[in-house]
Amino acid sequence: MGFTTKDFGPDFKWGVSTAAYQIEGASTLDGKGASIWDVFANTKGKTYQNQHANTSCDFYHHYAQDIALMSIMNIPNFRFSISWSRIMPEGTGKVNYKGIDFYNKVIDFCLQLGIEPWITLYHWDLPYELEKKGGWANREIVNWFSDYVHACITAFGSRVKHWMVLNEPVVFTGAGYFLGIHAPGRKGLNSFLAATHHAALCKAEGGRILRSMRSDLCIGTTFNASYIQPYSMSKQDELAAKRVDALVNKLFVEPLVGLGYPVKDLPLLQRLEQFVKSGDEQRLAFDMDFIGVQNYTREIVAASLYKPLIWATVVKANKRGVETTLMNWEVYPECIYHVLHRFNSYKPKALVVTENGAAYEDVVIGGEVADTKRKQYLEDHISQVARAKKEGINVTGYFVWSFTDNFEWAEGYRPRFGLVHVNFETQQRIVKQSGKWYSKLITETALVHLADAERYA
Ligand code: GCO
Repeated sequence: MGFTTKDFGPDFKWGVSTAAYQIEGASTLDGKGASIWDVFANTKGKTYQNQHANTSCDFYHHYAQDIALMSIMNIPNFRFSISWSRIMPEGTGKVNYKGIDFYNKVIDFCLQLGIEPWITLYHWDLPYELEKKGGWANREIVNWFSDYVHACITAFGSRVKHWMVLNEPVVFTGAGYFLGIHAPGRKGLNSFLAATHHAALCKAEGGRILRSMRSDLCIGTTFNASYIQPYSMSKQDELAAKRVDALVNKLFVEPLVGLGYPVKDLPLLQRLEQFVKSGDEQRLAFDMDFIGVQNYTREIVAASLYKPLIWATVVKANKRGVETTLMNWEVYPECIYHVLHRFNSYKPKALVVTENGAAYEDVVIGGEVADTKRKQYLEDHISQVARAKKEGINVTGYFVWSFTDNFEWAEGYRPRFGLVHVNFETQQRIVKQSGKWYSKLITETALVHLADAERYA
């Protein structure tokens, strides 16, 4: 192991991550309104084998069992998201108190067992009623989102201290509003650019609302972060890599830290101007308490004449003969070290790895899941986080994606990311070998620091 449990210090936040639509199920229960993912996944031809998350791991009914399991595994931090349409079935206006009750139960049970809840406000499941009014492409969303943030902080703010505003905005705007492969399934540059600008505004506005409502919060937001390298040393490939890097890594973080959109690296972003109103540049900025970095792999990029707009293409891992996970993502542990350095260049107050993990096709044999590859993946990536930390990067937490197997969006249930195996028919949970390993690692860390503290007391 390239690290020891001491490398992370006593205050390091070890945790696991999940998202509402991927785990909760109970898609129409207790007054919940439909979200864009409910509609998309229940439309024929949109997901792998037409799978949907109407029931998924049924966290809605199994939350106590799952949080108790987390506690047995000594996992001290739990990141989950709130389903906007469970709290506000129409997206704005009337609050559904049964929805609030559900999250109250989750939060209270976490606190009772000594687990710190970390809330993501938006993990891709927009209320469908809002999509009917234009969704993220309608600037009104800044007001809709503000109402929703108010409702959440009012209900949960006295007990939840860690908040994340948006999860991976470039993925939900890119896949959902440009490529049409995620909900709501819209295509086209204009809807993407409009959604981008409005999401960027909401991200900062959400932070401002949280801070204005309470002064005792730790506020962040999360970004997908990829280590991007050119396919060859040619000028064309280098420029292509730069453009993709601007789109994947810079588009949302740079306006947040006050640098504006990365138009110089990706000229097509000039077209964002049509959606920008006076005063927006200031409104896009907010000084988060932490930046959430989510990394799984690296991307190799080549110039391409077949992809107008960006003139670049990603050279897929299976074309490069490298080791991959089930997502066809290259296993390249150093990538997390590089993205931490990269995001550190924006001088955030702190960085937290809010997601990292690997999907494999796990099998249960004799009641056990011997997922040695996942264990190795986690160990190698955590080792690279330790390397960055030793070099002075202020990374203060690490969360595995994911606690249990769940619904992997358009890919359905085939890719399993969990530390805990789920049988989606019986809802039985089995802690995988990787889960036992992670549990042991973080338990040891806690014990080592406890022993140190006692020695110096
Ligand atoms: C994302 C989301 C998660 C995914 C995970 C694996 O990063 O896409 O935050 O919901 O399930 O990343 O793809």
